[in-house]
Amino acid sequence: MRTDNYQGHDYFLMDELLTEEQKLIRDAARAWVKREVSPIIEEAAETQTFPRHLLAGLGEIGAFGPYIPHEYGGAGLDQISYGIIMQELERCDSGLRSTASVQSSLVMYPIWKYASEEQKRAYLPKLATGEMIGCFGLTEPDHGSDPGAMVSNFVQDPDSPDHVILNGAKMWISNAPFADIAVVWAKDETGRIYGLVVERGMEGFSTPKMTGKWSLRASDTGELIFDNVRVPKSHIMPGRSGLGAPLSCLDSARYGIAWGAIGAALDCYDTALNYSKERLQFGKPIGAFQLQQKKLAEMITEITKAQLLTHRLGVLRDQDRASSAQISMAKRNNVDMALTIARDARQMLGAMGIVGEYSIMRHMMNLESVVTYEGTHDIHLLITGMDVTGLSAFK
Ligand code: TGC
Ligand code: FAD
Repeated sequence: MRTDNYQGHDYFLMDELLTEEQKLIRDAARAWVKREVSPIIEEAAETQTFPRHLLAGLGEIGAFGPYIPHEYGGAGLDQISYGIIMQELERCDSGLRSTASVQSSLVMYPIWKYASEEQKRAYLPKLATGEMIGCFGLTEPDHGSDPGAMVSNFVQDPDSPDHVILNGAKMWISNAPFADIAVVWAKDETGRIYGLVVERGMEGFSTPKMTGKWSLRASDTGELIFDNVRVPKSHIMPGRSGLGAPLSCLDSARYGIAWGAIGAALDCYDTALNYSKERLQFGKPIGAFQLQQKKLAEMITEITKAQLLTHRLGVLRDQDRASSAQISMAKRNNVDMALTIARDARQMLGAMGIVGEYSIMRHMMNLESVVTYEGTHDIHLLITGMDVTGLSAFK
């Protein structure tokens, strides 16, 4: 069992930009992670299981829907607080952050923004505490980067004016195997995309677990299969339709990932820094060698740049001024930065870098998913390219 002595790294005194409340939120999340998750995360990754007993604790530290208003059971926090919580979770494991991101930004956010008042009151308070867990079905087996081409669809139920019949399949869905509800994106008879809330137990709805992942092993991933599922029309979210509806949820989740990736990078840097002071070769600590110092100096430089970029993005989001393209830039930059740091940190530990006693290899493997989901590294580059040129490379 690993002892977690992490204290944080703040090279440019970013703490001075945080409010007292934000610091308390950060400290509470960090303390909970150290106490409840760090001791068991390696075993969870080894056994490919998300530790479900953590769900209530995630609810208690405000990780589920931090920015959802109090009236719906959320914590009513600002965007920087949301980011800080994601950072503390991913400092431990990207899968832990994934569970909170999906619940917050991909399930609670669309319900809050686009569902009926009745649905908001039925689902949001339970989702905030972790009593109910949700997942988000956008990706299909044949449609990943191009979700607009999805084939999942619903048609009028010939036997009931109040129902539709949903068919199709979603793949690579975080939390699917144990989720109580799924926010599913599917096309109506005219080809327009809508979000539907599908509940576990609806006939024809199944969620098989996907196994064999060498990445994000402490997060459960599954399929969503809809075989003539009869869904009440009241479960169709009326507030927004079209591809922009799911993409707006992705903005919120990608923003959380931008913060989260810094957490993974900080943990790798912290581990490598400590190791470099303790490990002796050629009669001195490896941290005294210039090549190792170069790696550490570049790591903290890149982390600091990412911290500044992301804090500014949080300020813009709180002012409702952040663009989707700015979020794409931050997600892409920070995940790439974390992956590079994980690879360098792993090298700095030599052979010890590949064992579970240290977290680096797990972070490195996790980040291979993070760089792919919520829009791949290449897709985000093309979003930036589209934004600066005004020309789409997609069509
Ligand atoms: P395009 O024609 O550009 O846009 C269609 C409509 O959407 C609007 N829009 C957005 N709205 C809000 N937020 C955004 N970020 C938006 N981006 C575009 C756009 O204005 C348009 O609106 P309208 O009214 O004109 O119809 O769409 P496209 O088909 O060309 O595709 C664009 C592209 C490639 C950027 C987009 O489809 C994309 O982002 N692809 C990546 C797919 C992706 O990120 N999937 C993620 C699945 S969920 C997931 O991975 C969860 S992992 C969770 C975890 O475990 O943490
Ligand atoms: P593809 O779209 O097939 O892309 C393959 C390669 O082609 C990539 O390198 C991509 O960058 C490149 N490419 C594609 N189009 C272009 C282009 N126009 N120009 C240049 N290059 C291009 N989805 C959900 O809906 N909900 C979830 O909860 C969820 N959780 C996930 C959890 C995990 C662990 C993983 C790995 C994925 C998850 N996903 C989820 C799916 C994820 O969003 C997709 O994997 C991602 O969007 C990429 O789609 P794809 O895997 O089909 O790759």
